[in-house]
Amino acid sequence: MGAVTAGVTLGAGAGGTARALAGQTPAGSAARRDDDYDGSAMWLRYVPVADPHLLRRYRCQATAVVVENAGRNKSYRHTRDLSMAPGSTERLMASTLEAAREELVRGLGGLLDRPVRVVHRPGRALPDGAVVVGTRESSPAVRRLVPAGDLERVGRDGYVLRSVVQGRRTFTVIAGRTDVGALYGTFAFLRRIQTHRSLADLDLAESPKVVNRHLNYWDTERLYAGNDESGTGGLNGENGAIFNFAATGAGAPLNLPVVLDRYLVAARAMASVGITGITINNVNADNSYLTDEYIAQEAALADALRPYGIRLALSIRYAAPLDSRFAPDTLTEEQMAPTDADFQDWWTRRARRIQESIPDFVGFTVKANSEGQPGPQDFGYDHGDGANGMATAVAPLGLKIYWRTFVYNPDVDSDRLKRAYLEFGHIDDEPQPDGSTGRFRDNVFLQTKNGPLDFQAREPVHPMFGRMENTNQAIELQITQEYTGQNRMLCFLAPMWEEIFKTDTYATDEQGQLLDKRLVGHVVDGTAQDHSDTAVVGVANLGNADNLTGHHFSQANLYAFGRQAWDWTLDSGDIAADWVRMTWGNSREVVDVIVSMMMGSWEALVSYQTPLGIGHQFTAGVHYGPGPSESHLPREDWNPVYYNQADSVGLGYDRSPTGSDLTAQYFPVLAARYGDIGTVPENLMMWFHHVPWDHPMSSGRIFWDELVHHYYSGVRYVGGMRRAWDSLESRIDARRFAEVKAKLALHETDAADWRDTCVGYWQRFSGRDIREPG
Ligand code: BDP
Repeated sequence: MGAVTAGVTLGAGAGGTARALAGQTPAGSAARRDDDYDGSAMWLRYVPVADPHLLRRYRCQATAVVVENAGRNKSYRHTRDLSMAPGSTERLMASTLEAAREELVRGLGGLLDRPVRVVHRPGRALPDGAVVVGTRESSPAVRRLVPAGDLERVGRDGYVLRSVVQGRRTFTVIAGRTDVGALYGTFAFLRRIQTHRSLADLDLAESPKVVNRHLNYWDTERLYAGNDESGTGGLNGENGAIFNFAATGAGAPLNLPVVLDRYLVAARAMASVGITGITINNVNADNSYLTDEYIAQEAALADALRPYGIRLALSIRYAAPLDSRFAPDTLTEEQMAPTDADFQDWWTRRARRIQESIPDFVGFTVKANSEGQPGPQDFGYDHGDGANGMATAVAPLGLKIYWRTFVYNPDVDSDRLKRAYLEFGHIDDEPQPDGSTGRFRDNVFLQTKNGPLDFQAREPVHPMFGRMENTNQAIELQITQEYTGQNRMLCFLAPMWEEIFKTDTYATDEQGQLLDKRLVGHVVDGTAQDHSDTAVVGVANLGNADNLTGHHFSQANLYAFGRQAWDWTLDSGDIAADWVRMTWGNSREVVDVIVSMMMGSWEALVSYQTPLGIGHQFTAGVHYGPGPSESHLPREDWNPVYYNQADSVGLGYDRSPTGSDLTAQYFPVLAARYGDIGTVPENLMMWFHHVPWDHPMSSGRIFWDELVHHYYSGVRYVGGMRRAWDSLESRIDARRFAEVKAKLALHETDAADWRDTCVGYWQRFSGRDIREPG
């Protein structure tokens, strides 16, 4: 066995390099704020620990990095000449354990403000303060220090983080059952330092509650993270998307297979919160992504992301087999029956073609018979047939179908919100020839938005959660802020997701008995109805802006999504605090002020945009500003007036038993609660009732005054955020401070526009005075 010093190198990213990467100045220097930092490292910035006592302690507790055999388990690479763009600072990783090692080198080098020693072959003599990473297969040290049973228990993606004392030496072991588990543990370890937590006496075992923690990415649709303020364009002649496939002009040389720094920053950020996969193209899918030319580019991207445990999926257009681009391998309309071999074999062939280049390909996301996208109904079949046809085609390849339930065919019911369940529910209830119930195949996920409308700032949960007990259900959340302020408004979404996950569905079993575990989170994580394959999907917000998300605070939403997808029981305030510490600094004032800004930001947005449960009031198409009077769109259910139903009596859509009876789609307890204006939660009141202007509210105000109060208090909160931010000027680096300050000024103006437009319009119907201080 080699001596302690055998195989020691200085970490490549350590010292000066680490500082250069993170744009830092040395510890002890007064000019620590790095005033032109642009946010491009996201929450993985690794600035030196400012507290000298803590720094000293951490330096003793993390003296060396030990990742044995990091190169042995190489990640598959399809693209021979995979390379970074010229001038890149990130580096392609050859394996997951190499990614873990390099993250520690970079992270500890930055946080501890000095190079960290890398010990490749420690033998039995681990140095005091060694940080050991690996699996029992990769690392003899892990094998000695962590019993097999402990790792069995944490499952595929989990990890153990443990302090081990041997004589006078103490080590930290970060071990996974898999390499990816060890990588997740590495990020968790670094997070402890980033958030100034103790490294002493660690004994943690963590595993995710949900198996597939997946992102959807809609390319540039609803993307507010390109650098151009309108959110439609990007830097450097690119189109603004995070990954470049078909950029033309100046951006053309940056197309895949060339790998850009930001792909790897995004990959590291995703891995740091445990994201397992990403569907890389829009749900309104373009068949190009299935062509050989694109598959070659996708394979290169998959190669670059693979060491971080991120697997690719594609959105497909259901009618792709008819596209002449695939000639001679095309089908005729007559061959499009999803139950027949022609259709299924076509998809098997395409999927196999992809899998040849991307062996860990996840499968397909499908938007069918929705908003003009083709689907099985165009060929005389239902969603069950369509989803199963595709699922049958890809099952032999081990792939999955994420079939979206965002459908709202007006022929089904006059209330848009009832339509999805009416189309899908009976398929889940259908008796099967083998005696089982439910027609959807096991490799189908039904991917359902959190609420029954469309990512509004507050919706009741979708009635399908708990109702589809025989089908794998994935919840779809929107991280990109389409309806929540886009790249202008600071809106931290974790409290909304927490509210959703922790909503009681009051789901019952076949005998009508309440289930023990019946929160939406339990339905999603499979414990409510005994599902082992589970998924949380987030529509992501990454683009080519310097800071990758457009608004610096939008990074927090991606971060929080990952943390909540891993463990939906987490407290959103704790997640905010971690993100602030990692992103803005650990001083108590910075943490307290920013966390309190964030934690009220969503409720404030609800108040000045769509308070008390009123649905979609956005101006057509853009989904940013207010348009309560709009009624010109061709579909009734795209217009704000359809949702507000304003008249001289009151405001809101009656979905109680006297109205559309959407409430009947919920389990009995919720149906009763929502169906009665006396018991419905006030924050959902107009979702379910047409509320009379003088209806008495719990505050003692009448409904009209309460409504006005919400609009005004929401805007006042934004003013408070702006002032709170100003108070941090001396504590935040100059560029980011100024950028956020400018956004908050716009935010306040636009929030006031919402208030004045909506209150002014409602007043025409209520005829009442506005009694609210401005
Ligand atoms: C809506 C978006 C639209 C998406 C659609 C969907 O406005 O761009 O295509 O959702 O989820 O919110 O399919």
